[in-house]
Amino acid sequence: MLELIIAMFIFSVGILSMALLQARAIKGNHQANNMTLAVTVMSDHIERLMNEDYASSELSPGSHTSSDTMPAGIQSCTWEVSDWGGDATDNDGDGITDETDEQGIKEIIITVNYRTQGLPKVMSATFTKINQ
Ligand SMILES: [Ca+2]
Ligand SMILES: [Ca+2]
Repeated sequence: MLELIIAMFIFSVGILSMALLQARAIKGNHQANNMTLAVTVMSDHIERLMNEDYASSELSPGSHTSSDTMPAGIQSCTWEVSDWGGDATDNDGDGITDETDEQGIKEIIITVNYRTQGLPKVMSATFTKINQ
């Protein structure tokens, strides 16, 4: 009788562990899915912005918000454009502000806000657009 009780105990611990593992796997899949969506939205926008004309209104200095309909879980996609040639900053660190080297370069910081497991998450990337 004692052997049976011990066996049942070990079996139930095993079953419980499996259930917990399954719950974690589902949670992990959900997080990965939302992260993949965020990366997809971001890379799509980066690609689009890279193909825009240098003088496009989408690349004018300042803040921009995507007007696209975002997939479920993704809250927003925004980007901040700064024109190195006219931002009164020494972007390349050579001690001279807005010199010839800094002309024709725009820095874009793109941010995707999304939620996973009810928590707000932020994904961000920086890239440059050269006027050519
Ligand atoms: Ca500058
Ligand atoms: Ca400089």
